[in-house]
Amino acid sequence: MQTENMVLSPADPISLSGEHYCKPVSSNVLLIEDNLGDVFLIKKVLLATEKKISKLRITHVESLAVGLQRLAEEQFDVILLDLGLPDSQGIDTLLRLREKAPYIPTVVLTDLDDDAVAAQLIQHGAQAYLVKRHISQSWLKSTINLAIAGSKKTEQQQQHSQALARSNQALQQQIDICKHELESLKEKLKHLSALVSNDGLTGITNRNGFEEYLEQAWINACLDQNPISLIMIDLDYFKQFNDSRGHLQGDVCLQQVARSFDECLTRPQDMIARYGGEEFVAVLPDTSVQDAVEIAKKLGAGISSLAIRHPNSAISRWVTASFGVATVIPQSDDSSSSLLYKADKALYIAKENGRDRIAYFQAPSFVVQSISQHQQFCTMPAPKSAILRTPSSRKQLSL
Ligand code: GH3
Ligand code: MG
Ligand code: MG
Ligand code: MG
Repeated sequence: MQTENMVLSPADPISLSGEHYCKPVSSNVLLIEDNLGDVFLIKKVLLATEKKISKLRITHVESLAVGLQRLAEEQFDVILLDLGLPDSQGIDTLLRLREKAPYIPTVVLTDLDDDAVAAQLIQHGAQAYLVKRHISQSWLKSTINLAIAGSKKTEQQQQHSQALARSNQALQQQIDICKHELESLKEKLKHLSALVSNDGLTGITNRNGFEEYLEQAWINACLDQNPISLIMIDLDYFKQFNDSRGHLQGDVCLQQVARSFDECLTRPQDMIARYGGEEFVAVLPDTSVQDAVEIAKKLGAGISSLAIRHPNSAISRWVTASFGVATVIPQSDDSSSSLLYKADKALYIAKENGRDRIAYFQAPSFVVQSISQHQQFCTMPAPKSAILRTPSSRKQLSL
């Protein structure tokens, strides 16, 4: 079976064999045609358009099998295909070719002038359909050009789609990265939020958290007209503890005391917070003064059972604390800070009366009670003024 390559240029004679090259070659044509008369005709037509297609390189083969072989070896820009070949007939020829070379534009050359067949061929991937006896030079040339252009356009579209798919993929990756970062930021935010309302040293609620919680508990108490209690707690002679046992041991002591308080408060609505320094505060919603005093005793007993050695306390060998208890049923002109003032006053009374005690107001006077003995220690009238204590300062407060 014969194959031949030729490049048509103005100087070339019409030839059925041999290879002729004219550089640069821009379009590589595979002609699959068994009828040498037709081959002659096609080449003649192509030659007649020589000036415009002088960059066409034509490879001629006479059977589908050899054509497929050439396609496997070489890159072609367009295929001119006769449907009636020694080894394949009719539409099957096109189908077998398209199976091996689906992306190369194919122009079908046939003797049949049948619109239905033409439609079928186009449907199965042929770019164009030419009836041999109607082939004219301009028709063949423009068909080849259109087929190549159409294929290039398809190729460009494919490249465009691939680029689009790549950029979509990159975008998706970016989105995934952003999602991941967002998740880790959310985690950090959660952690930071916990820090904002939790004390770094002891892990219990800090002053911010306490104030928020008190505000909410206060509103509930207002609405329900239930008593709400606070216990202000201050470790006794803690400066001396640090001085004698060191600041690090002081920190450990604060952690142990905080944990003990936390364990003592078993009702879900009760809350213990570190108010600042060596001071703590308990919020006890829906709690009468008697119940609050019992809870204060429990907290004090918790510290006693820790038995933390205090070499420099004026009142004990162990770490102790003083407790100020206050209880109100909120009235419309009250605010939560009034409850805080009252608890702080009571704490001051407990300190003034020897420390390691609980003080609370029971009209008409303050009651001071020892923790360890669980018995009434003394009573004293309400002072004309008392001290409002904050972690860093003390102020006069008129009663
Ligand atoms: P009082 O019985 O009157 O309460 O005397 P005090 O020594 O406990 O009270 P004072 O206000 O004089 O001192 C409080 C001490 O608490 C001083 C301060 O160094 C210590 N303190 C506050 N915060 C911390 C802390 O986070 N860690 C440690 N180790 N000590 C702290
Ligand atoms: Mg044929
Ligand atoms: Mg203090
Ligand atoms: Mg203290």
